[in-house]
Amino acid sequence: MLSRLRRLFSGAPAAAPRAAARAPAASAAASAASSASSGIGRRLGVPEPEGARDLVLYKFDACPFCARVQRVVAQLDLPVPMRDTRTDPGARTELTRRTGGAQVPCLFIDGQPLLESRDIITWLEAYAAA
Ligand SMILES: N[C@@H](CCC(=O)N[C@@H](CS)C(=O)NCC(=O)O)C(=O)O
Repeated sequence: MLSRLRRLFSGAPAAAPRAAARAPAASAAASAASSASSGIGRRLGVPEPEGARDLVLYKFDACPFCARVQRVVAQLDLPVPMRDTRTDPGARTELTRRTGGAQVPCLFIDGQPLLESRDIITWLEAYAAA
């Protein structure tokens, strides 16, 4: 216990993480490169938010999560075609066939489904900024 406390207050172990944390920000080029290949797509299991992607948002109007995503789409002025799963039975059938459920919002990115409004918004914001 005492030796753990001594190690904790010696200052030596803390120095290395601080230096490591500073390193990525040291170069503007490295920072630009990392934002270009953000890795968001890999993390979310969909294509990266780069280039021109084929986007389709499945939603219905009474869904608050869909409304949140639709607000962001409008704010970012992105051309995202939408399909309403309440008014278009074909859309609901298609969504269920492709995702195994009827959860909305669902953004298809080059045919890959992305569920969860927060993830969709994160992806769209990165896409708009790319
Ligand atoms: N955590 C999800 C919640 C989405 C959600 O609950 N959507 C509802 C409509 S508001 C839904 O699709 N329910 C039908 C279903 O899950 O089959 C998100 O943030 O997108």
